[in-house]
Amino acid sequence: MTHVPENHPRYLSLKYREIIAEGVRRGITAIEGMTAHGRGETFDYILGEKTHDFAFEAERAAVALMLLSRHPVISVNGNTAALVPKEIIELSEVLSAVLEVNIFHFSEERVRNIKEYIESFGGKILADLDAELKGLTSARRMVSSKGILIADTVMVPLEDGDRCEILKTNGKKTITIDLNPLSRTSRMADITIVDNIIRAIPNMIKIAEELKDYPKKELEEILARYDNKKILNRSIIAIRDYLTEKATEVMS
Ligand code: PTJ
Repeated sequence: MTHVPENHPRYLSLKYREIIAEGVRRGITAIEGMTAHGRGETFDYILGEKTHDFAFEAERAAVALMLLSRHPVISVNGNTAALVPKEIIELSEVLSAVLEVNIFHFSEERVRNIKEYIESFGGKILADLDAELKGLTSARRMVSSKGILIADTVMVPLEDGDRCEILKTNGKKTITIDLNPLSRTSRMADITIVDNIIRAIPNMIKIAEELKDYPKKELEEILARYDNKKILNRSIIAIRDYLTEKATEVMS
Protein backbone atom coordinates (compact mmCIF):
# COMPACT_ATOMS: atom_id res chain seq x y z
CA MET A 1 0.00 0.00 0.00
CA THR A 2 1.19 3.52 -0.74
CA HIS A 3 2.09 5.33 2.48
CA VAL A 4 -0.27 8.27 3.04
CA PRO A 5 1.17 10.84 5.51
CA GLU A 6 -1.26 11.47 8.37
CA ASN A 7 -0.72 15.23 8.17
CA HIS A 8 -1.93 15.34 4.57
CA PRO A 9 -4.99 17.64 4.39
CA ARG A 10 -6.95 14.91 2.55
CA TYR A 11 -5.55 12.07 4.68
CA LEU A 12 -8.77 10.11 5.26
CA SER A 13 -9.91 10.34 1.67
CA LEU A 14 -6.51 9.17 0.40
CA LYS A 15 -6.36 6.40 3.01
CA TYR A 16 -9.69 4.91 1.97
CA ARG A 17 -8.84 5.27 -1.71
CA GLU A 18 -5.68 3.27 -1.00
CA ILE A 19 -7.69 0.64 0.92
CA ILE A 20 -9.95 0.18 -2.12
CA ALA A 21 -6.92 -0.11 -4.43
CA GLU A 22 -5.43 -2.70 -2.06
CA GLY A 23 -8.79 -4.54 -2.09
CA VAL A 24 -8.50 -4.80 -5.88
CA ARG A 25 -4.89 -6.05 -5.63
CA ARG A 26 -5.96 -8.74 -3.13
CA GLY A 27 -8.82 -9.90 -5.37
CA ILE A 28 -11.51 -8.76 -2.91
CA THR A 29 -12.82 -5.63 -4.63
CA ALA A 30 -13.91 -5.57 -8.28
CA ILE A 31 -11.98 -3.18 -10.52
CA GLU A 32 -15.35 -1.47 -11.07
CA GLY A 33 -15.38 -0.92 -7.32
CA MET A 34 -12.87 1.88 -7.82
CA THR A 35 -15.27 3.89 -9.99
CA ALA A 36 -18.08 3.19 -7.53
CA HIS A 37 -15.83 4.48 -4.76
CA GLY A 38 -15.07 7.62 -6.78
CA ARG A 39 -18.76 8.30 -7.21
CA GLY A 40 -19.21 7.86 -3.47
CA GLU A 41 -16.30 10.26 -2.77
CA THR A 42 -17.94 12.91 -4.93
CA PHE A 43 -21.25 12.71 -3.11
CA ASP A 44 -19.46 12.66 0.23
CA TYR A 45 -17.59 15.83 -0.79
CA ILE A 46 -20.77 17.70 -1.65
CA LEU A 47 -22.39 16.53 1.57
CA GLY A 48 -19.54 18.03 3.60
CA GLU A 49 -17.99 14.63 4.56
CA LYS A 50 -19.99 14.28 7.75
CA THR A 51 -22.96 12.33 9.11
CA HIS A 52 -26.02 14.55 8.79
CA ASP A 53 -29.02 14.35 11.14
CA PHE A 54 -31.11 12.67 8.42
CA ALA A 55 -28.45 9.94 8.05
CA PHE A 56 -28.35 9.40 11.79
CA GLU A 57 -32.14 9.06 11.85
CA ALA A 58 -31.97 6.48 9.06
CA GLU A 59 -29.19 4.60 10.89
CA ARG A 60 -31.37 4.46 14.01
CA ALA A 61 -34.40 3.23 12.06
CA ALA A 62 -32.24 0.64 10.27
CA VAL A 63 -30.97 -0.73 13.58
CA ALA A 64 -34.52 -0.84 14.97
CA LEU A 65 -35.71 -2.75 11.89
CA MET A 66 -32.82 -5.23 12.05
CA LEU A 67 -33.48 -5.84 15.77
CA LEU A 68 -37.17 -6.46 15.08
CA SER A 69 -36.43 -8.87 12.24
CA ARG A 70 -36.65 -12.62 12.53
CA HIS A 71 -33.79 -13.32 10.11
CA PRO A 72 -31.79 -10.16 9.25
CA VAL A 73 -28.96 -10.47 6.73
CA ILE A 74 -26.15 -8.07 5.80
CA SER A 75 -25.05 -8.49 2.19
CA VAL A 76 -21.30 -7.99 1.72
CA ASN A 77 -19.75 -6.99 -1.60
CA GLY A 78 -16.15 -6.25 -2.57
CA ASN A 79 -16.19 -2.58 -1.50
CA THR A 80 -17.83 -3.25 1.86
CA ALA A 81 -15.40 -6.08 2.66
CA ALA A 82 -12.38 -3.89 1.87
CA LEU A 83 -13.57 -0.75 3.68
CA VAL A 84 -15.13 -2.06 6.90
CA PRO A 85 -14.27 -5.73 7.47
CA LYS A 86 -13.98 -5.59 11.28
CA GLU A 87 -16.87 -3.18 11.73
CA ILE A 88 -19.31 -5.21 9.62
CA ILE A 89 -18.52 -8.29 11.74
CA GLU A 90 -19.07 -6.33 14.95
CA LEU A 91 -22.38 -4.95 13.67
CA SER A 92 -23.59 -8.41 12.63
CA GLU A 93 -22.74 -9.75 16.07
CA VAL A 94 -24.49 -7.03 18.05
CA LEU A 95 -27.57 -7.31 15.80
CA SER A 96 -27.48 -11.13 15.63
CA ALA A 97 -27.54 -10.72 11.86
CA VAL A 98 -26.08 -13.08 9.27
CA LEU A 99 -23.32 -11.92 6.91
CA GLU A 100 -23.50 -13.18 3.32
CA VAL A 101 -21.19 -12.59 0.36
CA ASN A 102 -23.13 -11.21 -2.58
CA ILE A 103 -21.39 -9.69 -5.59
CA PHE A 104 -22.44 -8.21 -8.90
CA HIS A 105 -19.18 -8.71 -10.85
CA PHE A 106 -19.18 -12.41 -10.16
CA SER A 107 -16.24 -14.79 -9.88
CA GLU A 108 -15.95 -17.78 -7.60
CA GLU A 109 -12.45 -16.68 -6.72
CA ARG A 110 -13.64 -13.30 -5.45
CA VAL A 111 -16.45 -14.92 -3.41
CA ARG A 112 -13.79 -17.13 -1.79
CA ASN A 113 -11.40 -14.19 -1.25
CA ILE A 114 -14.10 -12.10 0.44
CA LYS A 115 -15.08 -15.06 2.66
CA GLU A 116 -11.47 -15.72 3.66
CA TYR A 117 -10.81 -12.03 4.27
CA ILE A 118 -13.81 -11.68 6.61
CA GLU A 119 -12.82 -14.94 8.35
CA SER A 120 -9.28 -13.60 8.85
CA PHE A 121 -10.85 -10.99 11.17
CA GLY A 122 -12.72 -13.70 13.09
CA GLY A 123 -16.08 -13.27 11.34
CA LYS A 124 -18.51 -15.89 10.07
CA ILE A 125 -19.96 -15.32 6.60
CA LEU A 126 -22.15 -17.37 4.29
CA ALA A 127 -20.67 -17.94 0.84
CA ASP A 128 -22.42 -21.13 -0.29
CA LEU A 129 -24.60 -19.52 -2.95
CA ASP A 130 -26.86 -22.52 -3.46
CA ALA A 131 -30.18 -20.76 -4.16
CA GLU A 132 -31.62 -18.19 -6.58
CA LEU A 133 -33.66 -15.02 -6.11
CA LYS A 134 -36.55 -15.13 -8.55
CA GLY A 135 -36.88 -12.26 -11.04
CA LEU A 136 -33.19 -11.31 -11.18
CA THR A 137 -30.83 -12.11 -14.04
CA SER A 138 -27.55 -10.65 -12.69
CA ALA A 139 -25.15 -12.64 -10.52
CA ARG A 140 -26.78 -11.06 -7.50
CA ARG A 141 -29.55 -13.66 -7.95
CA MET A 142 -27.19 -16.28 -6.44
CA VAL A 143 -27.88 -16.35 -2.73
CA SER A 144 -27.55 -18.68 0.21
CA SER A 145 -30.53 -20.82 1.22
CA LYS A 146 -29.52 -20.10 4.83
CA GLY A 147 -29.20 -16.34 4.31
CA ILE A 148 -30.81 -13.93 1.87
CA LEU A 149 -33.27 -16.52 0.52
CA ILE A 150 -35.03 -16.83 3.87
CA ALA A 151 -34.30 -13.32 5.21
CA ASP A 152 -37.08 -10.95 6.17
CA THR A 153 -34.74 -7.92 6.13
CA VAL A 154 -31.64 -7.47 3.98
CA MET A 155 -29.12 -4.67 4.30
CA VAL A 156 -27.53 -4.01 0.90
CA PRO A 157 -24.78 -1.39 1.25
CA LEU A 158 -23.19 0.17 -1.85
CA GLU A 159 -25.55 -1.65 -4.17
CA ASP A 160 -25.71 -1.20 -7.93
CA GLY A 161 -29.46 -0.96 -8.15
CA ASP A 162 -30.79 -4.09 -9.79
CA ARG A 163 -31.72 -5.93 -6.65
CA CYS A 164 -33.65 -3.82 -4.14
CA GLU A 165 -36.84 -4.03 -6.16
CA ILE A 166 -36.58 -7.81 -6.49
CA LEU A 167 -35.86 -8.23 -2.80
CA LYS A 168 -39.01 -6.24 -2.13
CA THR A 169 -41.13 -8.28 -4.54
CA ASN A 170 -39.78 -11.33 -2.71
CA GLY A 171 -41.36 -9.87 0.44
CA LYS A 172 -38.20 -8.60 2.11
CA LYS A 173 -37.53 -5.24 3.75
CA THR A 174 -34.43 -3.49 2.47
CA ILE A 175 -31.90 -1.11 3.96
CA THR A 176 -29.17 0.52 1.93
CA ILE A 177 -26.16 2.69 2.65
CA ASP A 178 -25.59 4.92 -0.37
CA LEU A 179 -24.05 8.39 -0.55
CA ASN A 180 -26.03 9.03 -3.73
CA PRO A 181 -29.61 9.89 -2.74
CA LEU A 182 -30.59 9.92 -6.43
CA SER A 183 -29.62 6.33 -7.12
CA ARG A 184 -32.22 3.70 -7.97
CA THR A 185 -31.31 1.73 -4.87
CA SER A 186 -31.71 4.82 -2.66
CA ARG A 187 -35.16 5.41 -4.11
CA MET A 188 -36.21 1.75 -3.83
CA ALA A 189 -35.01 0.87 -0.33
CA ASP A 190 -37.29 0.99 2.70
CA ILE A 191 -34.51 2.74 4.64
CA THR A 192 -31.79 4.73 2.88
CA ILE A 193 -28.73 5.79 4.83
CA VAL A 194 -27.13 8.65 2.90
CA ASP A 195 -23.77 8.46 4.64
CA ASN A 196 -20.31 7.07 4.02
CA ILE A 197 -20.16 3.40 5.03
CA ILE A 198 -16.99 4.15 6.99
CA ARG A 199 -19.04 6.41 9.31
CA ALA A 200 -22.41 4.63 9.02
CA ILE A 201 -21.34 1.21 10.31
CA PRO A 202 -19.53 2.50 13.45
CA ASN A 203 -22.56 4.73 14.14
CA MET A 204 -24.87 1.75 13.77
CA ILE A 205 -22.76 -0.33 16.17
CA LYS A 206 -23.17 2.38 18.86
CA ILE A 207 -26.90 2.70 18.16
CA ALA A 208 -27.33 -1.09 18.28
CA GLU A 209 -25.57 -1.25 21.66
CA GLU A 210 -28.16 1.24 22.92
CA LEU A 211 -31.28 -0.16 21.23
CA LYS A 212 -30.67 -3.86 21.71
CA ASP A 213 -32.28 -3.83 25.15
CA TYR A 214 -35.25 -1.65 24.15
CA PRO A 215 -38.70 -3.23 24.34
CA LYS A 216 -40.20 -4.27 20.99
CA LYS A 217 -42.86 -1.57 21.28
CA GLU A 218 -40.28 1.24 21.42
CA LEU A 219 -38.42 -0.15 18.40
CA GLU A 220 -41.74 -0.29 16.52
CA GLU A 221 -42.38 3.33 17.45
CA ILE A 222 -39.00 4.39 15.99
CA LEU A 223 -40.02 2.70 12.72
CA ALA A 224 -43.55 4.11 12.76
CA ARG A 225 -42.14 7.66 12.98
CA TYR A 226 -39.66 7.04 10.14
CA ASP A 227 -40.39 8.35 6.64
CA ASN A 228 -37.80 7.45 3.98
CA LYS A 229 -39.16 9.92 1.40
CA LYS A 230 -38.57 12.79 3.84
CA ILE A 231 -35.04 11.50 4.53
CA LEU A 232 -34.23 11.49 0.80
CA ASN A 233 -35.74 14.93 0.42
CA ARG A 234 -33.63 16.31 3.30
CA SER A 235 -30.45 14.75 1.90
CA ILE A 236 -30.94 16.36 -1.52
CA ILE A 237 -31.66 19.70 0.14
CA ALA A 238 -28.48 19.30 2.23
CA ILE A 239 -26.45 18.96 -0.98
CA ARG A 240 -28.13 22.07 -2.42
CA ASP A 241 -27.46 24.08 0.76
CA TYR A 242 -23.84 22.94 0.98
CA LEU A 243 -23.21 23.98 -2.62
CA THR A 244 -24.96 27.32 -2.05
CA GLU A 245 -22.70 27.93 0.97
CA LYS A 246 -19.58 27.08 -1.07
CA ALA A 247 -20.74 29.27 -3.96
CA THR A 248 -21.08 32.19 -1.52
CA GLU A 249 -17.73 31.39 0.09
CA VAL A 250 -15.76 31.61 -3.17
CA MET A 251 -17.10 35.13 -3.70
CA SER A 252 -15.92 36.43 -0.33
O1 PTJ B 1 -18.30 -6.34 -5.37
P1 PTJ B 1 -19.37 -6.23 -6.42
O2 PTJ B 1 -19.07 -7.08 -7.62
O3 PTJ B 1 -20.74 -6.54 -5.88
O4 PTJ B 1 -19.43 -4.72 -6.94
C1 PTJ B 1 -19.66 -3.69 -6.03
C2 PTJ B 1 -19.92 -2.34 -6.76
C3 PTJ B 1 -19.93 -1.24 -5.71
C4 PTJ B 1 -18.81 -2.11 -7.78
C5 PTJ B 1 -21.28 -2.45 -7.48
O5 PTJ B 1 -22.29 -2.73 -6.54
C6 PTJ B 1 -21.60 -1.18 -8.26
O6 PTJ B 1 -21.27 -1.02 -9.41
O7 PTJ B 1 -22.24 -0.25 -7.55
P2 PTJ B 1 -22.68 1.22 -8.13
O8 PTJ B 1 -23.76 1.07 -9.14
O9 PTJ B 1 -21.50 2.02 -8.48
O10 PTJ B 1 -23.36 1.79 -6.83
C7 PTJ B 1 -22.67 1.93 -5.63
C8 PTJ B 1 -23.26 3.10 -4.88
O11 PTJ B 1 -22.55 3.20 -3.66
C9 PTJ B 1 -23.08 4.45 -5.62
O12 PTJ B 1 -24.32 5.15 -5.59
C10 PTJ B 1 -22.04 5.20 -4.79
O13 PTJ B 1 -22.31 6.59 -4.72
C11 PTJ B 1 -22.20 4.56 -3.42
N1 PTJ B 1 -20.96 4.54 -2.64
C12 PTJ B 1 -19.69 4.32 -3.08
N2 PTJ B 1 -18.82 4.35 -2.07
C13 PTJ B 1 -19.55 4.56 -0.94
C14 PTJ B 1 -20.92 4.69 -1.32
N3 PTJ B 1 -21.90 4.88 -0.42
C15 PTJ B 1 -21.55 4.95 0.89
N4 PTJ B 1 -20.26 4.85 1.31
C16 PTJ B 1 -19.24 4.66 0.44
N5 PTJ B 1 -17.97 4.57 0.87
